[in-house]
Amino acid sequence: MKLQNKHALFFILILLLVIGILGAVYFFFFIHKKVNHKKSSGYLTILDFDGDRKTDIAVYRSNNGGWYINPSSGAADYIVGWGGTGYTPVPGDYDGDGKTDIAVYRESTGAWYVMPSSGGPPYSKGLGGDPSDKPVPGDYDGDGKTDIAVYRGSTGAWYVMPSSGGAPYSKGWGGDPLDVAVTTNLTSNY
Ligand SMILES: [Ca+2]
Ligand SMILES: [Ca+2]
Ligand SMILES: [Ca+2]
Repeated sequence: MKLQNKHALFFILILLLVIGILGAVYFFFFIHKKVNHKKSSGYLTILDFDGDRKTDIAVYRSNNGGWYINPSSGAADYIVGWGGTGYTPVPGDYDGDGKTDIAVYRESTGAWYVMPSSGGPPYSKGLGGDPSDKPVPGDYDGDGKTDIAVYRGSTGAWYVMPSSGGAPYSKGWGGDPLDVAVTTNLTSNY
């Protein structure tokens, strides 16, 4: 009888262990799926500075680099100085926190200046600088963070710097004088 009880106890322990492992696996995939769903929801493409998933009204004053933002959440309007003459606004979610980051592209040098919404220090990266380059930021590698990219109108070459850390690459697509890069960056000046 005692031996049978031991067997029963052992069986219950194994059963609990199996249930625990299955629960952990289910939990992992459930969370993973939720995170991926959030990343693939497409809200990288909208201007959402306050992160409520609604587009905010904003203007960029090109002569003084002022960003005048009217948050959809009802929070107070505010102004951020970033850019100026010779800069193109290239907002995107470069840090992947779900809020649009203020960023500008300097046409003459190809320098990108990004102010992360997550609070990290502003930084710059270089990609572009050719007179025919147009900034075309987007999430080309699908990691939930905006990638720096330009379309070179004179040759039809796309240059992309993946946010996931891979090497920058180029791809030929376009180049006809009448071609306009189709991009989610609605602030490019064509
Ligand atoms: Ca918003
Ligand atoms: Ca962000
Ligand atoms: Ca990316």
